[in-house]
Amino acid sequence: MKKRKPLRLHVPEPTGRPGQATDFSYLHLSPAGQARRPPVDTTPVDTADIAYSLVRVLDDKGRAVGPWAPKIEPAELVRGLRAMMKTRIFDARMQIAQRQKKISFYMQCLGEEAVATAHAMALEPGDMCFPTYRQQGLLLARDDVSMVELMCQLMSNAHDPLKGRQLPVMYSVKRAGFFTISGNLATQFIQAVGWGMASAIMGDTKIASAWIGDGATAEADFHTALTFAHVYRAPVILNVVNNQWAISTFQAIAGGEATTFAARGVGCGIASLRVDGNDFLAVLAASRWAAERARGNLGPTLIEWITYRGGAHSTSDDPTRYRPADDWQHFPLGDPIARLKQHLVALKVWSDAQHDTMQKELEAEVLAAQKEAESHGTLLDGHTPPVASMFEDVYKEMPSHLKVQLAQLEAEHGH
Ligand SMILES: Cc1ncc(C[n+]2csc(CCOP(=O)(O)OP(=O)(O)O)c2C)c(N)n1
Ligand SMILES: [Mg+2]
Repeated sequence: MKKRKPLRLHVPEPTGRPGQATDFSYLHLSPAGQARRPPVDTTPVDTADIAYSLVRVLDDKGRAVGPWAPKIEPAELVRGLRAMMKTRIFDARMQIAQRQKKISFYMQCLGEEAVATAHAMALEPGDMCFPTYRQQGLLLARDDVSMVELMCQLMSNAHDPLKGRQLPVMYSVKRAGFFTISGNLATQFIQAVGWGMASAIMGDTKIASAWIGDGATAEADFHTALTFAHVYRAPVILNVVNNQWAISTFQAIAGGEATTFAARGVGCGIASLRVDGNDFLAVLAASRWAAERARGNLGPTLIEWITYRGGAHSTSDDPTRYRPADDWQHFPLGDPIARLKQHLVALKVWSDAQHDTMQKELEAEVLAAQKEAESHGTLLDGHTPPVASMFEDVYKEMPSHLKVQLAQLEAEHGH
């Protein structure tokens, strides 16, 4: 019998490990302005080339170039810059608060601020986002969501609107179109598609926006959601945030090596774009394009946002153990805040001095919010909701077995 070579599997490896320089050539970048902008009523298959290329607007000199450059007033862009800066400052302070044991856990979106803040500007009141824990920018971009309220949730204190029942960061702000964050990854996708379908069944005009990370696309829920979204042309935007890492697992392990995450959408009959997620203008333009499609009954859009997780996965993670510590500095798509600032300076509507002033104002605003939130208690001083409150709000009428347990708790702890 013919002797055959033994079979073997391919196990993708990151292109950089601690002590090495990462080879980012795997990213397949396109120059700014090069990717086509198809009409919003395009067929899904006609987006195939864009799912393998990269929609970019801001070039290296900070100029807005090409067919995707959005129409937007400079004042609106300054608002976007402010939202990104506010998000970064908020994150930095809450990271410190966790190290000071005032909160138990935190997750930053350092380096990914454009993805959520620019998207927020493309949605309308009543639309519903189904975010993961890294889209706090959706909330911080809004003037009607108080930082104090978010911080009270993080501190699980007496003013925590969720009464300490959710992990810090897992916000729920219905009035701001921010669906309760679920720690069970990828559930966001099926929930959002279902919500969008319900909106259409009711004859409403609101759309849904779903969020998932590169790693979580390996979950079955991701694929199920794509099938339903395609079949019923659900009014939904399907955001895949490819920040290169899923904790210590490189995005290639989730299937980003020989293809793109955007290409998954095309394969499922969904119009798909691969977009520079660190380019505020590109995020805004692609989000508007997808929102217009959803609102016009033209079907779902999948968008892969290429970005980089600049910080640790969470306060429980140490990325220097699995990737080069200076990776972010070498990431070819740069820093979204620096890039939008460069654009505004090039437009002559912004300056270093204005930037510094805004930075200081925002730092003061975040600090003041923190002081106020801390006045309602932190993890350190135990101003948490009473333990007995865990029995409330579950059932309309408390069932007898819970009444027994509540009585037992009160007898044992004197509450
Ligand atoms: C279904 C499920 N599996 C595993 C986890 C544990 N977990 C939490 S975050 C995470 C990594 C997710 O990475 P990615 O989807 O790329 O999102 P990112 O954190 O990079 O934004 C994992 C495995 C979880 N929360 N839910
Ligand atoms: Mg990731």
